[in-house]
Amino acid sequence: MSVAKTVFYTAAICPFAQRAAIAFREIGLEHEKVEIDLLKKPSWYKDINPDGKVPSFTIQGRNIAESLVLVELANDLKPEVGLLPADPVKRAQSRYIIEYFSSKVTSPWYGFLSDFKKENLNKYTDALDVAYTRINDLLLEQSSTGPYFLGSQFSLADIGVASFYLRQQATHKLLLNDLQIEAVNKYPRVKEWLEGISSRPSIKETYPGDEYVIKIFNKLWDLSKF
Ligand SMILES: N[C@@H](CCC(=O)N[C@@H](CS)C(=O)NCC(=O)O)C(=O)O
Repeated sequence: MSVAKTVFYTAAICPFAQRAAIAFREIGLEHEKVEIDLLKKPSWYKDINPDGKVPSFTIQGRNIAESLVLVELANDLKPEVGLLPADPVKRAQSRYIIEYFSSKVTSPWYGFLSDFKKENLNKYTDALDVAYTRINDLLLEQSSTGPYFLGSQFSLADIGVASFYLRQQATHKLLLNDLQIEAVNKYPRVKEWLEGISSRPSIKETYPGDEYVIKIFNKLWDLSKF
């Protein structure tokens, strides 16, 4: 009897794919890894994911896409690891912080990179100050101490945010002279959370490094103007 292969289709630059990579590492899932060149996708890849995006995953002969679906799949494959909290309200709050971070931190950041110039800097940092002030409240609502969103339990919420945060930090460090966000330094719980997710082994080990990220971003956007 042949055993169907478990294959993870990924790209090192992709923050969505890193979410799945972190979750698979956390649950210790054995799989083959196939790196997809996003600028020159192999024609067979549309049979795996007709949208042509990474991440996707083949398990038990079936193909599944979407990063957060894959994180939840990892949780369902090994619920004892506890990537999702047991309490339904905490699950909803974990999903909410991912949405919030995406629309209030990641979106302004992408906007800033796509029109990367000095006169847009203040608008960008103002947006992040507002976002991190609210994030501080969301974190304190969960727990007065970290290092993770829920407190001591590492979860979906951290996985959903971390890969975007690391790439954003790479741009702050290497392109913006180590830009500091006032609200991050003002709120210890926010700072502890961001340090907590940055130093989690599964997150560090699935991140390709600041220099690599900046090299690829330079191909996507004109980052030389600043
Ligand atoms: N909603 C998807 C987004 C995935 C996504 O946008 N991946 C990008 C790379 S970061 C991609 O594969 N782009 C290639 C393309 O759109 O052709 C998820 O969460 O997995």
